[in-house]
Amino acid sequence: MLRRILVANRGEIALRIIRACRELNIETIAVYSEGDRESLHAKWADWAVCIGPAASQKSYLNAQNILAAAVAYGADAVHPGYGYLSESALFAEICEAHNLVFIGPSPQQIELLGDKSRAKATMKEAGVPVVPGSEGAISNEQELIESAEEIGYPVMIKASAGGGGKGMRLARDRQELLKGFHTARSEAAAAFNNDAVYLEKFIESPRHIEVQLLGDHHGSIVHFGERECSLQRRHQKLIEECPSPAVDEALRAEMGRAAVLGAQAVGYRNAGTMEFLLDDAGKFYFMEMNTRIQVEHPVTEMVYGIDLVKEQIRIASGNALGCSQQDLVPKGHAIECRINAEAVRLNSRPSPGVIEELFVPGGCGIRWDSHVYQGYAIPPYYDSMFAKLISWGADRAEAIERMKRALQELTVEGIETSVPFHRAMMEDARFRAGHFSTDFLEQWLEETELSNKE
Ligand code: MV4
Repeated sequence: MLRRILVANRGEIALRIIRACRELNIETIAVYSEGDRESLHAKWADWAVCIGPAASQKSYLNAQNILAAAVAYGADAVHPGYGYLSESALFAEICEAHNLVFIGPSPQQIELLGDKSRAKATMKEAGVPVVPGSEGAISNEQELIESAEEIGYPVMIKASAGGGGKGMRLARDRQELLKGFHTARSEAAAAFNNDAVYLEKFIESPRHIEVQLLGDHHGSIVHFGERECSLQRRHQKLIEECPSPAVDEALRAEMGRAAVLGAQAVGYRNAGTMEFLLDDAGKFYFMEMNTRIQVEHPVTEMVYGIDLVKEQIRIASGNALGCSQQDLVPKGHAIECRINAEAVRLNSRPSPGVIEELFVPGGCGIRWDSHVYQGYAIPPYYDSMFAKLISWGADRAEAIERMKRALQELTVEGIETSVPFHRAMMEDARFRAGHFSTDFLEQWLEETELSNKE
């Protein structure tokens, strides 16, 4: 088993990893920026090392400083969390070159799955359903027009190196196609230093459904059902749940089988997530595979009764998976509300500052994952999420009622937060009925006129 892990991240996920290590009797080294001295992740690790100024580029993305800390403090592994260096094949490779176990898949797997059009081709080859589209990247206008006509309008133009909606354009006709091709390419070139784009059939009002996977170093891969992630604004998720209200047992088995098949095709190891679009006819299509632990992993943990971060560490230690697919039976329903330091009603305006008063909810079926405490100052330099509130219930209705109750108990004073938004959503008839797609949230914010008021 690994003995000492450097946690190459900040905030709630760094603390989440430290907690898992404690339970496994593994020592932890936290890294923090000058903007994060007072964060619980820096206080609760066995050691804490300052790795640079507040700016992420100079600290949490500074691979040299992080590796120097790992070597100096005698780490035998690095857990990258999510974001930052978690999907950097180069960072994973440098860790390995320093005899540090990178807690994640191999650099080759990260690289392959990071190229979205290559990943798609690989999954298609493996028999995973993919959105109809161009075979690989589009190199010129003639190829572009021919491909779009073959697929049929409307089409999506996507950046090969993209993901998360960056460099993406919708085209309803040839004119939009040509315009979108050039803007998508220059956007992709600027953002990823790679201007390759590909085409896909546009799926109207899909749901975003993702399947949680774990693979060990011995060739076993299992899935932990799906998460419903359709409630997003500008590709920022706000609420996630497990299971999806749109997925029944038969579809879950089918999507799970497809996800495992795809992961097997690349010899996948450690935790991963396969993202799908689900259309209103119940057909699903592979979109991309994330090679990291995700923000929303707790809802899967609550429903499947596992600790995914501990499993990541056990897998990286070389242990075989302790479970087979038939042991994994979902129980009940879990919902996660992201608690952000932002005014959702005011176009998600950031609201960093001191938490003057904090009361954290508890009671049956409630979980709180956060690195903050009363008196803590949320720094302005990072993502606005500072806590995750998770509820579990015997069914979806109970999970919603528990979340409502917990949101009533929760008090955060001194900053603006997403709490009022979550309280309103728990009362919304369409949310409660489970009838929504990726279009829902932005429409809802407009219709309820929350966007411009307050
Ligand atoms: C799509 C799509 C419709 N059709 N692809 C957005 C993020 C990126 N990973 C892929 N995305 C989409 N791809 C086709 N062919 C609609 C979206 C999309 C979306 C997907 C998931 C969650 C929220 C979304 C919001 C807008 C668009």
